Amino acid sequence: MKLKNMVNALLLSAALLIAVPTAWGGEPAKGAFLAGMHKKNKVACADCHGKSLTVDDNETALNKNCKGCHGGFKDLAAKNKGHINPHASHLGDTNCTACHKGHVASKAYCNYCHSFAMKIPAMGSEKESSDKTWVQETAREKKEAKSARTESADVVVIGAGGSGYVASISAHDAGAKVILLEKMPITGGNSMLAAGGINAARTRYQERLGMHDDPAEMVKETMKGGREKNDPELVKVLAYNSADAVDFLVSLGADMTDLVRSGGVAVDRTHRPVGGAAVGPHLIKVYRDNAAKRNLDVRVNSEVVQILSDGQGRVTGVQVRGKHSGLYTIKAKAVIDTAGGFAANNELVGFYKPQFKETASSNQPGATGEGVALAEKIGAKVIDMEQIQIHPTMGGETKVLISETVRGSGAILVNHAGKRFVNELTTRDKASAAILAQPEKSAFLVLGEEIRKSNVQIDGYIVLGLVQEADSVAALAAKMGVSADVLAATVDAYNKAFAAKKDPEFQRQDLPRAINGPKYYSIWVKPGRHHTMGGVKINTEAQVIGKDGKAMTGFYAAGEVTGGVHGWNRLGGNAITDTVVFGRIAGNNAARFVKEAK
Ligand code: MEZ
Repeated sequence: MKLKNMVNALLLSAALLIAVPTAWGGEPAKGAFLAGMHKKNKVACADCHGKSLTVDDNETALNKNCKGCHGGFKDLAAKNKGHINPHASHLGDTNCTACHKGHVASKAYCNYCHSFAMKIPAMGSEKESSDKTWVQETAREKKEAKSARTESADVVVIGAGGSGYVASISAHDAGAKVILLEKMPITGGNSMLAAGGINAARTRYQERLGMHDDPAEMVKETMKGGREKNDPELVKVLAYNSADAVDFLVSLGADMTDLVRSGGVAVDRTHRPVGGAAVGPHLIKVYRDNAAKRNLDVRVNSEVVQILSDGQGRVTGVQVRGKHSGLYTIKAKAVIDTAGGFAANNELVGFYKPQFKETASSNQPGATGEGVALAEKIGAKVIDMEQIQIHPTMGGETKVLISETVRGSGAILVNHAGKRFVNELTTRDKASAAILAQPEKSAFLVLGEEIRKSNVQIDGYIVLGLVQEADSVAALAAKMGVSADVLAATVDAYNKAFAAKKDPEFQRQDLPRAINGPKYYSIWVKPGRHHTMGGVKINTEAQVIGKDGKAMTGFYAAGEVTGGVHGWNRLGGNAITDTVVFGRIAGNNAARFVKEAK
């Protein structure tokens, strides 16, 4: 088949096709550039766009036709021989058009966070691929303008990360007609990158292992971790609904059977998939599957530019800018803001915390804070915006988060003198401060074979080239550039603490595994921006609170766009709990509100 030959040629070809201006398909501007072998093989407009030649914001026909010709992600992943396999990444099965373009140079979406020198047909230059942020690329004059059309829904949800999906699924299941909007070309938000797990107290998984946890302890530790600046009522809701949140995820098809400990917590409370796999990609796949099963109206490339209100604190809908469809209005009885935080927005971070400007961020490129601004514009109260979390361990000079679960699995933190200097499972603010107090403002994670085997994510860091590996502690020390004798003494002292179940130096409580061979590993780490604790103020019903202190009508919010749940320092594992617990409350309450309003 002609198209099949074209596919093979396209897959084999690493050559970039230079644009040759030509009148292609009767539309000179677009036809001037046609990606890869499409032009050579004389692919007609309708082969990609479908007969109608219209492109909707989800780019549905395009992606269906891409996959029809080239195969799905699974087929493409199977053909990949490189050690980085973009079709089998943590982003999951997304639109082909997130990376591959028909009429402009392609660009690997991965390179918003990584710097992979991936050659894809008709790719832009490497410089182009790694230098710009999403905000720069999408910055357009944001003039207010008139909508070209109006639609309606019961509930509109802004942002298709974890909270957005949970709120949408919950509202849908409670009987509401929901539209879920996402400004980025793929769904998932920061939840997609969540490496750790979900904190939950007194779950059936803990009980199965004979562990007795208590939501009251979760409240205490979350408050202590947040420096007692959290809203205690929100924290109670978080903790007392956490076990139910895990059951909800399992009911959707998630696996939350593995347990690990997070910083600032005295028990193994962080639930994650078996083998220590990252929680985020797993959950987003589960959410996407559940949304598809319900035929939920999920729209990517759909940026909310205004939340509409009657000026008296009642929301009436949103105005959206669709990538292809332009400005339109969705009238809705309820709006749920789940647009996430702003740790990827250099300007905003610099405004609230100048000392953090230009530091690396672990966030996805869309975490730029518009959800807070949109809410504030219609009268929402905003709190704690200057509370920006610095995660202790990002991989060297990269944007790759080295999960806290690596320390939770037993890794120790060692400075450039080869010594431990902090309780590895203290809260993030303290661990980050301890690293930044080192002259080099960086440190190493050091671990052994058993720890590596317990946490499959470490294999991912090996693939990314972030891990140094050696057959002995002395050889590892040489690679790290630290004294072999000092590192050997450090590892020896830690192993003795593990054996005695007592850490006299730093009072680490968990001590799950010793550091033993045959292989030893180290990862160079630096602190980086990870989570923004501030945002829109909500009450325990997930209603947005206005500047007058009253709940706004029909307006709900959940997840990182809100402030108050985590106080001034979030505990690892509590973000996913936040998205599920408050996402469910927001979705259910919005649906109930719509029913009552009808
Ligand atoms: O909740 C988090 O942010 C988390 C557990 C991150 C991580 O280090 O894996």
